[in-house]
Amino acid sequence: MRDLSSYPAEPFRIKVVEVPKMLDRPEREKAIVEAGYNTFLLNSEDCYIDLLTDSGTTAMSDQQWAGLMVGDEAYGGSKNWYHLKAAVQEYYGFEYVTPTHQGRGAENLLSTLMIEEGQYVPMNMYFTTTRYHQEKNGATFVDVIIDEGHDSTAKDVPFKGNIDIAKLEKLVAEVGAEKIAYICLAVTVNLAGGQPVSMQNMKDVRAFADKHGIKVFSDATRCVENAYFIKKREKGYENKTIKEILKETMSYFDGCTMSGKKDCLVNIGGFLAMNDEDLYNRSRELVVVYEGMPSYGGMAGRDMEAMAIGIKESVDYNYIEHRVEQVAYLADRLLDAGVPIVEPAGGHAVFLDAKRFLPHLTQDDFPAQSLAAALYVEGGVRAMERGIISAGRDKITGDHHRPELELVRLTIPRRVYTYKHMDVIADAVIRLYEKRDEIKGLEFVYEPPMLRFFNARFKIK
Ligand code: PM9
Repeated sequence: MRDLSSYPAEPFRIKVVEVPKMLDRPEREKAIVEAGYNTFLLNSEDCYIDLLTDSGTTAMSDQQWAGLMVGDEAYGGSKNWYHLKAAVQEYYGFEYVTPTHQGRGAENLLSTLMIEEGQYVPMNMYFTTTRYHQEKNGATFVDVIIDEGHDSTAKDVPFKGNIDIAKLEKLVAEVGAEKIAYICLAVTVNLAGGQPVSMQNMKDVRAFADKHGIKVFSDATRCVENAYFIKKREKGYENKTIKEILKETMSYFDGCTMSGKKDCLVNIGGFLAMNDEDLYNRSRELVVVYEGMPSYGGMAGRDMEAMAIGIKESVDYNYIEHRVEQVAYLADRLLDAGVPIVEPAGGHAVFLDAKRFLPHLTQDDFPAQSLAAALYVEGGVRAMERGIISAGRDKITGDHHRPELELVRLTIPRRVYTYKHMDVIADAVIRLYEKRDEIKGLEFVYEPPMLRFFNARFKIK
């Protein structure tokens, strides 16, 4: 474990508190049975520490709350829309912006506009909603992340989210460049453990795409965390600001989809941004079908104001340093106790490696689902499965996708919990690790046909 003084103190003062309930163990046992062993289906009130996601769970600043009060709720041309557009242009550098209610709204627009039936979308590992929209529009998803991205033990690889250019070359040689709808590059890679992508890799992907006339879009959801890792790990960026690194990052893409619920520090919102005027015009036509006017896209005026302010706050070094290092603190506590996690730790979460945590279970026993349920009972800590259940089924064979990584994600909301909370989480995981042999596998009681992890129900095998 690092010297304790090397983890930065909270760069904020707490002005409002929310008092959580603390259920006792028999109450938690009852709650998880009622939720069908699916932590998504627990009542949030029954969770002492809620690490289900960092999506939309951010604590907003006093400036953002003040911004809510100047919401202009006009149906068209809200002043807050102009503030949001200006913030995206300044910090992300794209010319055109189409707002959406959240990230998947932008994914829907991009996939619908860019994909033709029978095309391919290579990406650095899948993400659930992203792949869903790609496949729904007739594309075949191809994973082109470097092999180490699938290896939870490859701890000396600083940019495990990188795209393997050789895998891109192989795909183009096999199917032809015209069959690639676009390359999708996520910064950071959520399901690899929040792993970053280097600036050099983005430059290489851009050069490859230019050579073959292929477009490149970013899933920019956690791009500020990625910028922090570049500053810390990539030569030549140590003296650049987070704002400069973010702007350079985005300069290698034709556009991006964004879930504002993560690195824009808000509870709801998203956008599709791009430089191509024709694509923008087509997205303006489509957004009215699914989201709303091109000047609000499913957000209230006040939400757009909070997002414009959040974008500016997100590039503050003190904020992002604390955010990522707090995650590192939790990872270091677990590593010290010998708990198997994805290494190195990512930007938004610590991922428990359920395969190594529960070696007595096979992947068909749904070990990560089972571990997440057990952790809730042990400590009132709600986490999320990111393994075979999240991966879903192959659209052709109908069999489970069987991802190499079978993980439980301890996702840290932004500006919500303190280091003492990290200790409570670590202690609960360590207690559970000491009695891991007692944890049993699960089987489906109800399996939804799509994005099954949200609503599935299970029982003990
Ligand atoms: N991520 C997460 O908890 C929200 C729910 S799980 C489906 O990690 C990436 C990398 C994400 C992401 C959401 C989205 C979709 C796109 N890309 O949730 O629609 O992590 O705003 O964004 C979740 P929205």
